[in-house]
Amino acid sequence: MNNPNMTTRAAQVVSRRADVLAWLIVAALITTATICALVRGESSQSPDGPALQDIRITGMEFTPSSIEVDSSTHVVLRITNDDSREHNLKLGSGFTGPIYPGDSVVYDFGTFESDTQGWCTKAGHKAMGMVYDVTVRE
Ligand SMILES: [Cu+2]
Repeated sequence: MNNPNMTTRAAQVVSRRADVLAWLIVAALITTATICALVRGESSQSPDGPALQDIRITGMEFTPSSIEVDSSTHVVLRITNDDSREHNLKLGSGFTGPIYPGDSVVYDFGTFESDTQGWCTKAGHKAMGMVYDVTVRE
């Protein structure tokens, strides 16, 4: 028996899979480009690209603990937790979520229109110095 409805549905499923695959490829390319840029230098910036910075957490500190950018530049941070406790970074509308000891996260905090301070939201950590400053160039 030939059922035309079945054929149509199968074609739709195939086409949806192709869309998902295309998006996965795009996501992989963007991830690769970001990682390559991060590997090239500790902090780099181009007129069109994001500002990329490698940050390490030790004790109750982000190192480095600041960045200066234009208002059109995305702030992308790779944060590595070298401490024995869990930490995180809330900066503007961005939040890394928990960064466990030994873990690294790469997070795009987007752009900033004015100077903004971020901090670790774990109890007491901000007061102990876990702050991170974005300075926006005029
Ligand atoms: Cu913390």
